[in-house]
Formats: sequence, structure tokens, C-alpha cells
Amino acid sequence: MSAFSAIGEEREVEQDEFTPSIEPQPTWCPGCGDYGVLKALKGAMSELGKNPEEILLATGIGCSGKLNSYFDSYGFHTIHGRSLPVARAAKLANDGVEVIAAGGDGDGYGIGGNHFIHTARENHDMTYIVFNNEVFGLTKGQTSPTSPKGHKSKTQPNGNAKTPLRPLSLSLTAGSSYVARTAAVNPNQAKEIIKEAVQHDGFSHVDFLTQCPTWNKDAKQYVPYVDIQDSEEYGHDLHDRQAAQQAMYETENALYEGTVLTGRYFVDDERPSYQEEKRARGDMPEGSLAERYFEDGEWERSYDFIDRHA
Ligand SMILES: Cc1ncc(C[n+]2csc(CCOP(=O)(O)OP(=O)(O)O)c2C)c(N)n1
Ligand code: SF4
Ligand SMILES: [Mg+2]
Repeated sequence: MSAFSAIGEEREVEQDEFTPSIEPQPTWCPGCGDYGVLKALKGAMSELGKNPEEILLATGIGCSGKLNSYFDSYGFHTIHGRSLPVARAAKLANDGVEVIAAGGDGDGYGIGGNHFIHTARENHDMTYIVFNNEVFGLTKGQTSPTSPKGHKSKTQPNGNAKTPLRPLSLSLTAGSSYVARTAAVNPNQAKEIIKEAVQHDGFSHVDFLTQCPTWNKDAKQYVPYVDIQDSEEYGHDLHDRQAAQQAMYETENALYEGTVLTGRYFVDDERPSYQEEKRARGDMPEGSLAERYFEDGEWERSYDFIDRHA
């Protein structure tokens, strides 16, 4: 089966179909939060009836980037911080593909931060999962953009002097049309949030708190958590941008004070995705560029169809 015939095919999809025959057991450390992302993603895609052949997973570099090896679908293990440009290109070349981008806090909020801002601004139709473990896990625990102030690591042995980045607030301000935070310690909520994010038309950003027990000994900070949708104290109208901003600000402060708030923060169903905006202007190719190449064997340059993105 190819990506073209799989798209839109309706059938029951078992979770096991996303387990690869090569390296089915992840090599993440015992207790790593990354297992929670894999479980939630498999569960979400199976419940949505998505075929492995209609999904493209683009990941960055890091322990998080290894998700690509453990989730069986079309995949592109990119370079550090570059999952989003690859994901965008894939979605433009084949609009029917379900595109998921994923990577770490260092990958997405640090080296790839500019791609994050502009992919959100342009509202590209995809889901972006950021494994936020507040360290550079793969390279042995260096301070990352989300490490708490005062956090000690090999690169900051006297404690981090920097104020951490606010991923939710940044995402909202940049233009994401769906913003949520979940945690590996809450797999059912995580699965439901990923399902919503995938179904949303536009750029869906999920900040996924993933404990790193090997390099971030404060890993237990994500337990217990509060789901703001289940809490009278924190509930707000998800379509109200200002209320979302306030809730995000409180959530980001609370995390470093020991209270873990998770849930949905913002949803804009009205805003057209980048793909819809381009289609309305006659700037999107008819059908899939990739399929044309696949069938005709003739390469048509993508910039003949898509503007150069000034
Ligand atoms: C351009 C570039 N700079 C640095 C690295 C080294 N490097 C690999 S992974 C990584 C950080 C990973 O941290 P994060 O994105 O938070 O992912 P995690 O391992 O925590 O999941 C770094 C700095 C690299 N691969 N490429
Ligand atoms: S180093 Fe940390 S993030 Fe990487 S696999 Fe181990 S526990 Fe997970
Ligand atoms: Mg990290």
C-alpha cells in the first residue's frame, strides 16, 4: 500500500500496527517520559483510525527524536531543530498526509525556535509535539531553554542564571491555533489531547512534559498534576485569547513553584490553515505533487506551484 491509496481509507487500526518489526523495544532509559508520548501517540492514531501509511512523522535530534524509530509510519529523522521545515514541505507536497512533527525542548524551543515561531504564525496544518524534559537529554543533561532558574547541570554547575522560556505563551503569541500541555504521567489525557490536536485544522502545539530521571533528578516534579478542565479554579473559555494568555501565564509560573497544570489552553477553529489560505489564492497545486511524480515519473519543481515564501 502507498501513502496515496492509504489516505482516507476507513478501517479499524490496531495499536500494534504502529510497532515496528525492527527495534520494537525502545532504548530509552527505564522511567523515561518519552514512553508516555509513544503510548499516547499510538493510542490516538489507532482510535482515529489512521493508517500507518497515511502518517508522516518528522522528528528532530535528541532522545525525543528517536520516536521515529519506535513508531511505524512514514518517517523523517531530520537534523537538530529542523523537524518543522521538513514537516511543512511534506504537507505542501501531499496535503492528504497526516503530518506530525516532534522533538525536544532543546530542539524545538532552542535551536529550532525560529521555525516554531513562524510555523505557528503561518498556521501550517499539522501537529507539533514537544517533549519538554527541561534538559538536553541525549547529550547528557545540559541546561535547556526550559530548565528552571537555578537548575544545576554540567554546563551550569552553579545553577542556571537564565529565566526559562514560556512555551505556551510563546506559542499563543506566535499564532498557534491549538495549544495544550499534557504530561507523560497522565497518559489518558495525553491520548485525548493528541487526538484533538490531530483533528484540528491548523497548527496544533502540544507541550508534553516528559520526565528525564537520568539527567533531571527533579523528574517527579510532574506528579501530581492538575487538569485545568477538571478544575473549577482554573477553567476558562478556550476560544478566549486573553483568558488563555492568563491561564498560560499562571501555568508557567506554577510549574516552577511545584504545581503542575495541564490541559487545553487555546482553540481557534475559525482561522484558516496556511494550506486553506493558499488554496483560496490559487497557489496550491491540484492534488498531490508527490503522487504526480509517483505516477508520471516526471519531476515537477515545487516552486512552480508554491511561492518562495518571502
Ligand atoms: C546542530 C547541532 N548542534 C548540537 C547537536 C548535539 N545535540 C544532539 S541532541 C541535543 C540536545 C537534545 O535536547 P532536546 O532537544 O531537549 O532533546 P532530548 O534529548 O532532551 O529529548 C544536542 C545539543 C546536534 N546534533 N546538532
Ligand atoms: S537520557 Fe533522559 S530523556 Fe534520554 S532516554 Fe534517558 S531518561 Fe529519557
Ligand atoms: Mg530535552
